[in-house]
Amino acid sequence: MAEVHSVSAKGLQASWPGIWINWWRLPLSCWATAGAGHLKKKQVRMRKRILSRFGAFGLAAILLGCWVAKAQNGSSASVNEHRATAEQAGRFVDVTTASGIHFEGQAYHTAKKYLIETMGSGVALFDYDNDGRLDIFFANGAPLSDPTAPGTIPQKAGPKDWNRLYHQKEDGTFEDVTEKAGLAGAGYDMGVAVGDYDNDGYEDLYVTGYGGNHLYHNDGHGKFADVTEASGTGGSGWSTSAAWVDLDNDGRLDLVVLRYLKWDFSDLWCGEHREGHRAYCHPDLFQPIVPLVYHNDGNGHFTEVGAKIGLDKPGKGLGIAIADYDRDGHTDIFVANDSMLEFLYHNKGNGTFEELGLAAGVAVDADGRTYAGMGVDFSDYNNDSLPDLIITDLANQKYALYQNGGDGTFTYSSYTSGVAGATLLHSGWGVDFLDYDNDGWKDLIVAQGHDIDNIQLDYPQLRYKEPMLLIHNDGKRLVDVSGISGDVFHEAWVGRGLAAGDIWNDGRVDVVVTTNGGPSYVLRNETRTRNHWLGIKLVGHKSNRDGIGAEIKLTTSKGTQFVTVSTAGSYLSANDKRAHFGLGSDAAAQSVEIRWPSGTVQTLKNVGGDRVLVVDEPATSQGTK
Ligand SMILES: [Ca+2]
Ligand SMILES: [Ca+2]
Ligand SMILES: [Ca+2]
Ligand SMILES: [Ca+2]
Repeated sequence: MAEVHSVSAKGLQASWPGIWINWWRLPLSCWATAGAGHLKKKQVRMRKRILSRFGAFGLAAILLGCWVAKAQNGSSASVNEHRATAEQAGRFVDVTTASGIHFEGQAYHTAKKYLIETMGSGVALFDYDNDGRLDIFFANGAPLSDPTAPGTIPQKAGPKDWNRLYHQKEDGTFEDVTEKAGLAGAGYDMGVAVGDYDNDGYEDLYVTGYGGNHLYHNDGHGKFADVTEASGTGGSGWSTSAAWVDLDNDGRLDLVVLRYLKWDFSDLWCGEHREGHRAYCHPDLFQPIVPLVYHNDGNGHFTEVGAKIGLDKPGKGLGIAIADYDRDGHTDIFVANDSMLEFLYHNKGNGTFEELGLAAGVAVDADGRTYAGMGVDFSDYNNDSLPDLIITDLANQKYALYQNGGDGTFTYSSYTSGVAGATLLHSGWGVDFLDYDNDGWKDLIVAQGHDIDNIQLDYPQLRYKEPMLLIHNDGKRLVDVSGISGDVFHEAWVGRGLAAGDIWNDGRVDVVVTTNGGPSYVLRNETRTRNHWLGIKLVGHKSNRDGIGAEIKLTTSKGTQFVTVSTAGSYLSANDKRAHFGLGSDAAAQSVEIRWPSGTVQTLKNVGGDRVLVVDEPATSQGTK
């Protein structure tokens, strides 16, 4: 660890895969541009420097940059030929201030460029007081001294470092209830997971961080008790995203907590040894670490069982999502790892797991390369009732879309779907497949921004601050509609966490986005559409009360949609647990089939839309067979 790295080469190494993959895609005109003298002197100097230092690799890097720049200008036909049409436009409006939200995430920037400074923190959308209105929780950092001694566990110093809980009032605005709720927190916090682990009807919170995590039990009267010690869920190391999921189907939610790296505040120099060029270190410099897996014993106590049940491969976990991808009735787990193989944990059904990412075709991209997996969603985007995967990563890597083939394997579909062209230049974190226009096809929204704050020095075409991305799904193609979907998609933020949910119960799914060391944003979905919708809130009885892991198939005249009930996914964040469906022009769903985690199957017929339906788990299977 004491070794000092000069990492200008390392930084380039991070993008070698992109170069190897893409050199042959360069249009010939790019050669012409490279030598045509259109470049500014500074760019020419930089290219010469790269050429002399890195030879053929440098040339390839320059050509890639040239190609990327052309793609950015929309002049490369090979990237994304499909242009957005006006009827596909979404409309998301920044209503943060009007909502009464004024949260500023704290990320202290030191001269040492500690990696933790740039990893952001998450947000949760959940209804903690069961008044039917979604509330918002933000995780927050803590001050770092410059330098910080290795072994230090940073602690919050005052109110600006606090985590925050905002309660939604009857008029749709929010009030800060952090102190009353007892949720200010203590350390350098990162992620949040929402689940009613004791099945008492009130959502509980798990907050992850650096040097220890916290479990907060919701007492049902607006207060949360820190039950970390009694529950045995404190953990250690650098925890990131976590998921509540009933691993062994005993009706109680268990907890899977990812950890990022074996990391402390050691003084490592990465980037060039020049003023202003020091950079955050690449994850390759640190060792992977096993996740923490807590089995819910049912008496308020949890037991760590990762090794016992095979959920214990060392990884560099940043994102987690759940779905039963192979349709065997048992919920599986995907882990987005940073710059190594991605993991797919198959649930063997006897309470144990096997990691099958490579065999299933989701460990690497189409060229066999790893990428910087950060956020993930495990959703059926093409309406074939098989959950697919989208994983966000860094610029020059393209977000990874894997289409589920139904035979236990997936096909890398970033190129054929249009995702590659829309995301090549971007760095994504929080991500969600949400149907913003209620046409029955899940669209894609991503919080974006690079992890390296001075990335532009070495890669002039890349940006630390980036606008968000909105992609429309028409059932055949995924098309970038960011440019026509509102001012928020033209504002550059250092996006990190993202939580989705219908905040005002108006049938339009909204999002809340966090930025690294900056404000968070409440983005109200005001998409103009007459399409109908249906929200479904499950209440489990034999199954876990949240119904997490339940699958809902909804059929309209246009076909069937499939949703796995979950609060996990995205990056460091927790989504509204209610399932949301766009019904298109149909005012009602022909049928809604719910497969509960207990195995009970329930079918509802002719379900009227434009409302949130609460469905209780029946004692036995009912409806059609
Ligand atoms: Ca509420
Ligand atoms: Ca509870
Ligand atoms: Ca399964
Ligand atoms: Ca849609």
